[in-house]
Amino acid sequence: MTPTTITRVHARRVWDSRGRPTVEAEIRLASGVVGRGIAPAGASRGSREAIDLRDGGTRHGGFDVAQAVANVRGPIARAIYGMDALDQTDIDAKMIELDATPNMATLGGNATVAVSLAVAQAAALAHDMPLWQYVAGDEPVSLPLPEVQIFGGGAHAGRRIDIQDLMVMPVGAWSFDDALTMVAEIYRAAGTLMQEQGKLAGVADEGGWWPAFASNEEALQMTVRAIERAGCHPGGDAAISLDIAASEFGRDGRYTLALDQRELDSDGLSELLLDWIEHYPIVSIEDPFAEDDRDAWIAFTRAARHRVQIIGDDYLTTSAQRVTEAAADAACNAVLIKINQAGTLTEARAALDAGKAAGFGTIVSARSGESEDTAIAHLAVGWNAGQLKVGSFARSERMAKWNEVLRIEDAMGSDARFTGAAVLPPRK
Ligand code: 2PG
Ligand code: MG
Repeated sequence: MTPTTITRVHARRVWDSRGRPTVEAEIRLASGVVGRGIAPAGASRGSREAIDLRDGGTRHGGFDVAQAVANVRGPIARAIYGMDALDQTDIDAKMIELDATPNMATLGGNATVAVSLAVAQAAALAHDMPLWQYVAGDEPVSLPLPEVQIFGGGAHAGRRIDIQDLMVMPVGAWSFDDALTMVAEIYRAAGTLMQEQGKLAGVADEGGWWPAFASNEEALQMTVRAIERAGCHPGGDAAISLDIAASEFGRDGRYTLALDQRELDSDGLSELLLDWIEHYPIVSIEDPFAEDDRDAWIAFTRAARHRVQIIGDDYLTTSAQRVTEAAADAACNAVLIKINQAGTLTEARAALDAGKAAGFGTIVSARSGESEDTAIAHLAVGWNAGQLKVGSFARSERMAKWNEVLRIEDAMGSDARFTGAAVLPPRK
């Protein structure tokens, strides 16, 4: 037994930012340190994601996690007890082997992700290091360019508008702190504009203003106005980033923009998005098409890659294999990294590495259902991802992550490296 031998594996039910049950895992090492991880949960989910194991039935709307908690306390605990917490890859491989399905359907991705994160936290603590430093090893690190939601829509706002995330990226910022300072003004300005127009109606799931708009395009217009109202130059200081989350309103090449009362085919949606890119300062678009619309992804990327970052989320589901295939297809040029889509840190890291190898932009991302767990702030820095998406600039499950990056930046002092918009994939 060494000081980093796992001597206790525990789990309990805690609650996420939507008030739903979720899994918290705790890993104790022989030295006495305890690492903790909490599983997040998505609302708009790719069909190939690791399974979010829920009990079903009537309790808590079927969202309870008694089985996932039991899986940590039982089979996972038995499998990894006595292993060395420094062997993250072996521990994750053990869970993958024990699960024996391609998508963590047996153990639950919510069980495995909580354990995987808790193991990493325990190992970092054993080294007396912050998580970002532990996962970085000797590799270079950087502070991420934040992607921050101003208006929430789609599955996060009762489908009030069809687009899911209207975000800003402070491309003109010179530090992470400067980036958030700019975002704070834009977020506040957006709220003021909504209030002035009598449209202020609270916030959506990730803290973005509730999108009380008459059309999807009005949301874009308001985002530009908010940037201007904050005294920023649209495109120069802060640009727009969209998560269309098109799988939510499209399949088989048909897309229904309910708010605009329009049904479009893939070409029609492509034209609409290209028109928006032409008229608004958009630098990034996520999931422009449904996850089953490969040809549309390829055609759109051919047309738009000189001008915007095109991110696969539901399309790639944090899978190294899917990233490599998409790179061969030239179907996008960036990958969203959600640890719980993969189910373990090791697999998420592999997807990030595959993205980097392909010259893709890499964005570490939270889920719409979150907690006070700040691990992803550390992973974005320590994995040198370059970009971080955490939701909006309100609600403490979001602010906990932004504030954690501020702490990391502060602790790094003059070593802190923030490269701003240079992290976006080359527009070639
Ligand atoms: C996304 C995320 C975050 P969810 O689609 O990128 O906005 O949403 O966690 O619901 O999948
Ligand atoms: Mg998305």
